[in-house]
Amino acid sequence: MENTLGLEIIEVVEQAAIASARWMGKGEKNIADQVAVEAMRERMNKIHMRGRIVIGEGERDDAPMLYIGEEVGICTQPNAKDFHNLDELIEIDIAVDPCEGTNLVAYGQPGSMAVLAISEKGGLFAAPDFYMKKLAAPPAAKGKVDINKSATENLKILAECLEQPIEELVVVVMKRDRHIDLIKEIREAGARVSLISDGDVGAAISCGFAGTNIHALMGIGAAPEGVISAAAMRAMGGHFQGQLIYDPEVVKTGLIGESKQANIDRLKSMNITDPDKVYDAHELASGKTVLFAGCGITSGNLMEGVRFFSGGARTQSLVISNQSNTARFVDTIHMSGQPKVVQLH
Ligand code: VTB
Repeated sequence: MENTLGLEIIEVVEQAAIASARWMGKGEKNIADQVAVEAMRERMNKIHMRGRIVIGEGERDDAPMLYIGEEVGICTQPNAKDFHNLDELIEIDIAVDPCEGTNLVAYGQPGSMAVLAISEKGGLFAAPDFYMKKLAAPPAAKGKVDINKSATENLKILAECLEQPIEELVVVVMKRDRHIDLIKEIREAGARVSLISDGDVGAAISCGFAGTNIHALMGIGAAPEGVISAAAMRAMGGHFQGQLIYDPEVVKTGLIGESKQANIDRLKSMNITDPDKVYDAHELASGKTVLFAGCGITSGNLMEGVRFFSGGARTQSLVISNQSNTARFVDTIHMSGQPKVVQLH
């Protein structure tokens, strides 16, 4: 699977990032997202696969493209069956976020990316559009830190695992009212807090790499993106745990249903009978093969953003694979149009 798809999924995220980057700083977050969705889908539909979106832009009714359940890949093309044996196409489940951090793109802020994760059919947790409490940490702390422990305890464990004083550790937290107590606790424990306005996928993955100066991600973000972060951490052996948040009292954004009981019922209808279950990376991305791909839209801790120049664009992407145990940074020059040829008369 990796051999056939590794390069292609890089192109998928690259195309989404380039499209979105053209809207960087324009204050139009919906357009920055929409063009990324279109570009991602267009490139995806050229891949020789029978793909299924398990995490996407939402339910079919409110998302015209890359909606949950949408079939993607070459099999969707008109006349596909005239050229391909559709039964032989590999079946793949895909989680996408074509523009992770739409506000970051709209306001020209660092840290936005086009991201996706793939696995064989059934290999990714189809998370509901709820919130998720998350804990991400470097591979050295995998299975040692625990989302059920306090931030203070986890920082002590993290310091031991990384053989660093707590004072050197940096924890990324999204700047939200729901995190006021968490931020206070991290600071009191002696660690340093890096507040971000959006984009916790990049922050989670940054924990997996030494030298990013990010040692943990704590707090509550969106659940679907939690699965994409988990896939990346699963593939590179980092720590990731997530717990669904279904109580509107905890996250007062109005984005999850107003009634706690109705939310629990909705989870039940999705076969989630224990709403408080803590999922680890292997449960959120359980497939035998798990690949993650991301491409910087605006520059961040992990990757450069898209840089346009006369005649093209340059991108930086990252592919992580649990098959080859690699995290590959890919620097690409995209040449648009024909090179200028000097006419000899
Ligand atoms: C966003 C986004 C994050 O979570 O903030 C979202 O920037 C949900 O939180 O990257 P709010 O509703 O409080 O904004 C993420 O999408 C991903 O988890």
